[in-house]
Amino acid sequence: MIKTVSTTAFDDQKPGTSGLRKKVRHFQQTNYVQNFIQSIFDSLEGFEGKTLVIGGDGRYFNREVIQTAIKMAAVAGFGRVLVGKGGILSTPAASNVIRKYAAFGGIILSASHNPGGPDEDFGIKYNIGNGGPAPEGITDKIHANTKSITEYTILDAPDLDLDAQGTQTLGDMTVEVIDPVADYAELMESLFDFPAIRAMFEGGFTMSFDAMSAVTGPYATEILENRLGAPKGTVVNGTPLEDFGGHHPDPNLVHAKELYDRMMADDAPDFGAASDGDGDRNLIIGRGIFVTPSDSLALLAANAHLAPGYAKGLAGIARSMPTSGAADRVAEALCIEIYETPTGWKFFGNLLDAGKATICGEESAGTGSDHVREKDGLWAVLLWLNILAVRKEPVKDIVTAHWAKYGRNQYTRHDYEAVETDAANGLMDALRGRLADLPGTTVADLTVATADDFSYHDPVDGSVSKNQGVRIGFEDGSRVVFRLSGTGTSGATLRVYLEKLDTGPGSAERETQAALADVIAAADELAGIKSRTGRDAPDVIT
Ligand code: G16
Repeated sequence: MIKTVSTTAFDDQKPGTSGLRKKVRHFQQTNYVQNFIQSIFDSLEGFEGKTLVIGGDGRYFNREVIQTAIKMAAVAGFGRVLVGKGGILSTPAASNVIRKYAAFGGIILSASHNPGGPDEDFGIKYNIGNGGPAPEGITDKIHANTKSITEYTILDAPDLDLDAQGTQTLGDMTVEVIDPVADYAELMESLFDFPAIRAMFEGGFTMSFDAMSAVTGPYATEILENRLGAPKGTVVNGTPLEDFGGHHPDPNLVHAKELYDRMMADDAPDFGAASDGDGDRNLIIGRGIFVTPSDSLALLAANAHLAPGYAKGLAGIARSMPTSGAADRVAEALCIEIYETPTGWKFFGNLLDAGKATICGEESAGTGSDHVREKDGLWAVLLWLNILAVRKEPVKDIVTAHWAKYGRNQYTRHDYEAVETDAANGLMDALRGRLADLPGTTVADLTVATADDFSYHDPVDGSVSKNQGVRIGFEDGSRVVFRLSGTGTSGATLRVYLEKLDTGPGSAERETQAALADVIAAADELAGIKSRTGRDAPDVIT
């Protein structure tokens, strides 16, 4: 039976950098989830009888929302839903399923690297038929719908069995519960030289992959241990938990500290890696060396041709604006185009669809390619493994040789979390108000050369995205970028991205925070971080 339910609009359902993210309890308000899902469906056209993919990272509240989404999709007119067994699909796996089965789109339930549990975070986002996050044209429509919604429709039916693989019927719609891992593992096998990686493990190569009790556990176990022959125990924290074991499933040096410490020890494995809540981020650490996401992008781009899936070379490289310029010099050496986009994977979709870029990356631990339309944590790990299997050198040697050839971009991001929203907006507004006057002025011994608020002109569809971050370039080539995160759920998160090209002798040994000390000082003086936020130091340094 179809139920039509009257509802009242919520005024806080604007999708952020990657869909709608809020506290679980916020999502649990009556009709909050239903309003948003109805607003998604009302923003789409031409999906009657078509396929919708639904899956999530398994966090607390995942199963309930999946049941709701399926029952609403049945009334909206979809012909088929593909859902991962247990409601599980990593974000890149969902992107792959959408593409492989030519689905109309997909609903992905995740708050990514944010913690999970009844008092933590949840998220809903819509991906389009290319497998990528909906572009701003669609998220704007969704937002407009959330403001005017008065009713939603849902099938009044018992819950489906999400744990039994196979086909069930709901109204006029079929629901197929699929193996969440198989299609993804097959895709990875088509891109990388599995026999070479397997031979490397057989030769004694050691690795630790921290799945952070999140979605990549089953994917990593199947691919690394079952298909590539890595010893059992290579994958740690491999069982997905609804609350990620009470941790932040964020693969950075703060939240994956155990892995980091292990990789810095004398008896460290050859290679360490981790992924986040929904499997799209990656952390790469060699024995004795952390590889920044910006460097990892540059290194992967420079070496991608060593993997069969990229043997014919790259069409171009794309990076988000705050990501370091390390990849730019690789693009220059390869004589291919480099694209600079705003933060948010959705901005890469057009470039990938148009064949302009093959590899993309972001400083926020995201790397990926045209194999799907999301960033892909395990993909990055496997490309690294493929490169290591071919080059047969330690990660540290590969990275330092790269720096010797291209120079080293000293790079760090300072995050000030849960800052009072007005204070954060005030800081950004004050910076924006001074942009025209800044060039030529000297702050903390650095002279400002350029100052602007980044606007992106999409070279494929001509759309323009404004106010994407304040960037200040100094005369010595160093740079600071200020922007507010679009993924936080409490107050505002100020992100300060700091960068300097370090080509001098000893650059490989220079400690990053020390190398960037003058840029850090200039950033504080420019924005008045301490005085405006009341914070003495960043909460997270990546
Ligand atoms: C999301 C987006 C990324 C973005 C990151 C950080 O990642 O998909 O494109 O770089 O958030 O965004 P912000 O700086 O606005 O917080 P994820 O892994 O959270 O989905």
